Amino acid sequence: MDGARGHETRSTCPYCGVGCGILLQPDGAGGLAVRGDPDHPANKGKLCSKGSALGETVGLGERLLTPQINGEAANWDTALDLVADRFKATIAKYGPDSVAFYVSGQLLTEDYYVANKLMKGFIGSANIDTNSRLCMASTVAGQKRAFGTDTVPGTYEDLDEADLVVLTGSNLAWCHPVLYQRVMEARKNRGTKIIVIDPRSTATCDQADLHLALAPGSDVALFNHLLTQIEDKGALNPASLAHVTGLEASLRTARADDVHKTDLDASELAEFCEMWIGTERVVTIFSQGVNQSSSGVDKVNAILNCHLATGRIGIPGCGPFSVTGQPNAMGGREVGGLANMLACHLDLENAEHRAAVREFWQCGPLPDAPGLKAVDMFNAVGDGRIKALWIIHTNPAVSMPEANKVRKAIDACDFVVVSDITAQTDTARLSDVLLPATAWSEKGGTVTNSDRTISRQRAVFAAPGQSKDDWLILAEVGRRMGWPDAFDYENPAEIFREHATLSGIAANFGKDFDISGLSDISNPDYDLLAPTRWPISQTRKGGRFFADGAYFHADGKAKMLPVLARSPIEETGNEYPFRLNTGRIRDQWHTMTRTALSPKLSEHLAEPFVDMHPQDAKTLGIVPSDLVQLSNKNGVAILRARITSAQRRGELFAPIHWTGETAPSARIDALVTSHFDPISGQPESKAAVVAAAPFKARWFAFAVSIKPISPNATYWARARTKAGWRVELAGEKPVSDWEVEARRLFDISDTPVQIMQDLSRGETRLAFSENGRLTAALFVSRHPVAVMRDYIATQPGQVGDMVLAGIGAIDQPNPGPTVCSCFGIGVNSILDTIQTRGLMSVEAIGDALGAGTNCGACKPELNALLKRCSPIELAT
Ligand SMILES: Nc1nc2c(c(=O)[nH]1)N[C@H]1C(S)=C(S)[C@@H](COP(=O)(O)OP(=O)(O)OC[C@H]3O[C@@H](n4cnc5c(=O)[nH]c(N)nc54)[C@H](O)[C@@H]3O)O[C@H]1N2
Ligand SMILES: Nc1nc2c(c(=O)[nH]1)N[C@H]1C(S)=C(S)[C@@H](COP(=O)(O)OP(=O)(O)OC[C@H]3O[C@@H](n4cnc5c(=O)[nH]c(N)nc54)[C@H](O)[C@@H]3O)O[C@H]1N2
Ligand code: SF4
Ligand SMILES: [Mo]
Repeated sequence: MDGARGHETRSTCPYCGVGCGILLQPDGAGGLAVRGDPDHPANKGKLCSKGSALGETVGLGERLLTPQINGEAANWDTALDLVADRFKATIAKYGPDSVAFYVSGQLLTEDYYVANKLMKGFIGSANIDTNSRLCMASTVAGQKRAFGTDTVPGTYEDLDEADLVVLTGSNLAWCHPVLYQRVMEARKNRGTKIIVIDPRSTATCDQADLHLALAPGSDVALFNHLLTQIEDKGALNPASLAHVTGLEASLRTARADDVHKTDLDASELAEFCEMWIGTERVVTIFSQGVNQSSSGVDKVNAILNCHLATGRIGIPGCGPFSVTGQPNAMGGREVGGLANMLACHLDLENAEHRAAVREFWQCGPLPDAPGLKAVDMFNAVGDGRIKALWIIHTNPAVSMPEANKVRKAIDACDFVVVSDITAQTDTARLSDVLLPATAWSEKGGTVTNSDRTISRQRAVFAAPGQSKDDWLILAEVGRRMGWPDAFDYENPAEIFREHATLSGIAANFGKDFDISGLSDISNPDYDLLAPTRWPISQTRKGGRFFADGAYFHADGKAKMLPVLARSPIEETGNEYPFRLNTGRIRDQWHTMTRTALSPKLSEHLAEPFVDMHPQDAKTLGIVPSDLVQLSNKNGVAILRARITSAQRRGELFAPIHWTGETAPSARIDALVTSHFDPISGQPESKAAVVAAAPFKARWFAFAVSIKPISPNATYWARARTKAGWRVELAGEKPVSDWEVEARRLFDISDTPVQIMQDLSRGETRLAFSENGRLTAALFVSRHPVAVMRDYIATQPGQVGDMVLAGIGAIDQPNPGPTVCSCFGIGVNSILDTIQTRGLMSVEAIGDALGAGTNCGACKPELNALLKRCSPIELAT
């Protein structure tokens, strides 16, 4: 396997931590064909909807192509000198801890290594933290407590070989779709059982044998209960426990815990314990339902305790498995990108480790204590302790808890540098200096996925405009700050070799992370590097950790930790009766700066929403499609109501993706308080408390347009379509003339308009056409607008005058919201086909329509649609 396959270039998907291999073929006109790499061990040719749509996201329309200073274009020399001078001057005046970097688990390892070296080695502060603090920090801390090191013990092959997969706080079907499909494949082949532990019912529950809708935050109580049952049923494993300390204390504490905290009934608990204890090969996958909690580290240890006690670790088909979110969350941990780590899994607090790294980097004294973790860092930005901040490859004005406060803090900071690929983000808009980075497909380097496999990203496009690679921008600043030799890199390969060499030094201290076998890799071999799982050294290669019972604490053993369940910090009550859970949807990535460029991906869920239980909706007087206002002491959000028994009563769920650019009233982190786990510093992003009420709009509207739309309304949300744009709006202020308002909204003055009005019902419809082709249309109503949105969204640019009817012509079926992104198949088409052809299975839908036959990410939704069509309907 080398860097190419015929005319295609091998690379790695830039989204989730599955780390799928992908084959790229530019079309010579800026377009890019993509497909899964059949030779990559993570995905064996498969891609999910996001990976498949990468070709729609590489256009340059919204790219930042020149450096900017205070919003004005500048040249690189001026911008880089300014950054270096301001950081130097701040450090000279206020000391190294007056500056900070906030970086990202999406950086390539080489970028990340240089950022960490610059801050910890040369600036001499540990004030570099990363969005991984919001993501993996609890797992890092939990694994270190248990294993003496931050190691994911298993590999993806364990998912093929397990007989029971327990998904705890993980919506794998939507967030790691290719891994989920891999588990489904194993289920088909060997009957793997599935348990989902999640307060809400998700797409991941589709094939679950058991779904435990536990009380939010109560995972520790559940796994403590399991631990007591493990002892009671005689399932402790003495051979494994010979390598483990802490059993007695952990059992004692587990027995003192109260399983009623979980809200689960006795039969559910019994079934869970029976399945877990009765199956030898168990993998427990966990993710943000575990990590993003004020007891996140304890949740991790409660899970690890059960695996250590039973020896279900280090052997095929077994193990705790933390799936990483970002493409290089793992690589960031390897280079020591968090404020409390050094490099290559070495410890900041260890004088020998510091001395070794200092000697290697040839730098001044390294900081001997952790720097500011994300929440504290932005607090320090807010109160003026941090006077110069560099934000790279992340969008904290949206994604940090208390996002409004964070936005204000960044805005007020003396000097803010942002490196991004677009100027159109909530954070970039707050920068003093904005630096254009090359994007995925324009740059090369390495990333490490969830199972420690290092893969290459490779460039297939030249750097557009003046953009530069992140490692190069950082190195340029390092040189200009006075360290020309330390940052004299010519290419990523050189950085990679340095990193690999340092890992060898770390390994001599007995550390797990060791890629010293690659420290002499030549530039051409680096270019050809095939996916390789660490460790990679003369003596160690690839496989699982801990099979030999050798752990990394000083006594060579693992530790079980006594942990007691704690509730989320904020409690619901009269003022804030609802618990607000937050997370992801299938087809968007975080703050949407890339996935929202794809019309295909925007069709799945085009608008931000809040899910609530039917009883709660009834009490609040909310019906489907109403707008709901959520509020608490931090902020307000307005979202579209979806009423579903997938939610427990009293609990709401809202997605994290919408921003000031796409739906300013739906920035969900504006509501999340920045409470965090005391050990990991990871925020409790899934357990805010809020009040909810119907949003009393005076009018509602739906708009489509060929050109971008710039709304000005209390509520709006926009999405790209193949034909242009679609927007939902709602307002509190009366509008006296809708034609004037529409012309402003669409930025069109002379275009002829057709107007339809029904004053008694408060409805106005306007269609603007040029030469018979529709340019824009607006549908206004006193109530949530009822029109065939998915049909109307296809109409801009089309000839015809049916659009004002709000429905398609008889021969124009309305496909409904997209379910299968790969083939663009809507919910109505699928329901229709199920009914008319009497289809009984997901496979039959695939045969009839193609839906679900490419990436498979929509299979859970197809199943849900099958269930919606009752057998009686099917028979008729
Ligand atoms: N489509 C898509 N995929 C992604 C991403 C994306 O933005 N979009 N982002 C990537 C990143 S960076 C990450 S970190 C991963 C995250 O991947 P996941 O962690 O799978 O995703 P989330 O939706 O954040 O949360 C998972 C589940 O935790 C549940 N949960 C909430 N509270 C609790 C609790 O107390 N206990 C338990 N057991 N469960 C709870 C939520 O209901 C939710 O269904 O996804 C990655 N993949
Ligand atoms: N309430 C709540 N909040 C959450 C979460 C949650 O579940 N609930 N999840 C948290 C988690 S797990 C995560 S990982 C974070 C994610 O949150 P963020 O990291 O803030 O989100 P992204 O949209 O991934 O931001 C990446 C930024 O980098 C830019 N970019 C893209 N490519 C490049 C490049 O090559 N170079 C540079 N320099 N920039 C680039 C993008 O345009 C974008 O602005 O959100 C966290 N916040
Ligand atoms: S599962 Fe999807 S998003 Fe994740 S790496 Fe694979 S193709 Fe990319
Ligand atoms: Mo994440």
